[in-house]
Amino acid sequence: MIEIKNEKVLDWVRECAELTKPAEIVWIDGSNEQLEALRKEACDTGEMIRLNEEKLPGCYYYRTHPKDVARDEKRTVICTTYQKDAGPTNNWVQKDEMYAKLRPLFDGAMKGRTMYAIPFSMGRPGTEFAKIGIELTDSLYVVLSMNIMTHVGEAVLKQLNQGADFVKCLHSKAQIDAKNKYIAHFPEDNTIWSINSAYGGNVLLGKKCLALRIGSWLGRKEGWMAEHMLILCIENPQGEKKYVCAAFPSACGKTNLAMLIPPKHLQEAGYKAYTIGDDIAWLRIGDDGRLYAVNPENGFFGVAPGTNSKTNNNALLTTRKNTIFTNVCRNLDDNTVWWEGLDQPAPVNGEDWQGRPWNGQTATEKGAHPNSRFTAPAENCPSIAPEFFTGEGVPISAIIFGGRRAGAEPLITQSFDWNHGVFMGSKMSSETTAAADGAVGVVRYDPMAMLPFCGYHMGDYFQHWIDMGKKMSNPPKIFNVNWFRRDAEGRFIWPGFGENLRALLWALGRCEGKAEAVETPLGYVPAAGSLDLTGLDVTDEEMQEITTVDKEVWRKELDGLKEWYAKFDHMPDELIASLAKLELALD
Ligand code: GTP
Ligand code: SPV
Ligand code: MN
Repeated sequence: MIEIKNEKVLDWVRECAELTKPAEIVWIDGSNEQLEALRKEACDTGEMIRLNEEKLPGCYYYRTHPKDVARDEKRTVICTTYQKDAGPTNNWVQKDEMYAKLRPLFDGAMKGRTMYAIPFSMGRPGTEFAKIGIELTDSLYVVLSMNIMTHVGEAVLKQLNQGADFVKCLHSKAQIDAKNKYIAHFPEDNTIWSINSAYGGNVLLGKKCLALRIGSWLGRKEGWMAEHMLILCIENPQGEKKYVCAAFPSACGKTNLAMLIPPKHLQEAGYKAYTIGDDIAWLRIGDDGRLYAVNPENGFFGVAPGTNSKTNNNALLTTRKNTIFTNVCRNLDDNTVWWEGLDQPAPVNGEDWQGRPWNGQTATEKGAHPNSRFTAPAENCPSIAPEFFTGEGVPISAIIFGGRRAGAEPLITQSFDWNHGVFMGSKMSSETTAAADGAVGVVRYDPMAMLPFCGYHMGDYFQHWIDMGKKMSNPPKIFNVNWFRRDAEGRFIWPGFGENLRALLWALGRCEGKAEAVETPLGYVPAAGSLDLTGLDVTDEEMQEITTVDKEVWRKELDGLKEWYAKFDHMPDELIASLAKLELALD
């Protein structure tokens, strides 16, 4: 391995080791030899289980503490000098106070353990978009997952030796003590401290912590954007490629849309879809005045339940090798994995996500946790785009916001312009899911799907969106979608999944001035007959219901929206104006 000579790196690692007192320090260079030895060690200690080598080569099983199974938003904090910089939507603790509170928890936290030092890059090393981080951790799961989720290897070590700057990420699982769990971000210091969790979203610090919370802070400072967005490429029958980004809250369909398989008749017509990213996009303005996106990650941390050969075959195939499964159900007969919604029979001789005997025929409780997940290399994905491997940005034609709402929000709406699109994003709301601790199914505002991930004052964040729009001569068009409208029986009205391409094609048609639309108070919705409904099992009445704006319903939504806006001590004038315009249009 290349020896690290960067003094700043060495000083910081020494400082963290003096605090956490590990028995030894091991640097991770991403070599398969080193990783194989660590995988073996993780199995020897029981931290992981090796799965069926023939059916799931290179795959492992990992379980977290039953109370440590999702992101913990109450324990996630933004620590700045002044509260005004964290804003009204973040948990805030004054940064010096937070260091003082965390230091005793980290003191000796790695005693008798190994501290692994993982230099990693978000974005392909050396590309315009890339940022380096170093995660120090006492968890082998973190080491092995970071090797899947980020770019680890010699290129990063070389850059550090050339003096590259880095984000300082310190993690200790400590005692997995829920009362002392913190995921603390110090954006003024480029620093993240996470303690007492071992669940991915709280501990794979390159992902939400660096690429979004620290990333969004840096993006504002440096004039780019870090967003909770998938990136998808759609190729038309003429071979033209168009790129879209979509921001949906956690467990609201990003991985599924990113890996969509076009409906049969559109495949036959020559449409193709390719995956570039499934969770995070970093966006920069190009010299041509367009917005360019990269996926800073190198793998997928996807939701297992509901993934099957019909909903998301690409995701399923992605997980067939070199994948780590967390908190799913295990089939003891053949040492494979299972989850609710998988189109394979449930095990009769299984173990549930907590390791208890589980028989799919008699069980009354779920075998897999609703937020059970897989960490899988992006290169495994059958639909991965060649553009993913270059790390260069792709030009974005459309930005799509969307939430999980049983009512109110139509299937698809186009904003009147960029600023109105920012308003659309600011008013996004969605039912909570199992991706975060707490109640499920509660509607809350989740602007741009960034409520849990924006590292600064959300009013400033909206302003940054407005300012970015001003700098682009050819900005993407902005849309809002909702795949989750339900009928009186509670069934989803829209078939979703691959069929969502129909809505995306309408959006791309709008970008080219082709598809027909009707103006409503919320924006433009598809005119009757403008959405391709070939072969769909949805009635005209149902289509009517999900593509119209119910003014009665929206007058009530408006009350909530005003309260939401009142939370902010400052909001861009453009958004206040859009809200006033909506109120007028609903009268
Ligand atoms: P995070 O990884 O938490 O950011 O989630 P995500 O946004 O990538 O969500 P994902 O694609 O994993 O989907 C979450 C859940 O929503 C799964 O159970 C899916 O089966 C379900 N889902 C995804 N797309 C659709 C859709 O179009 N319609 C319906 N009804 N369900 C969907
Ligand atoms: C999400 O919750 O949006 C995820 C999973 O993508 S986590 O990494 O836990 O944030
Ligand atoms: Mn996510």
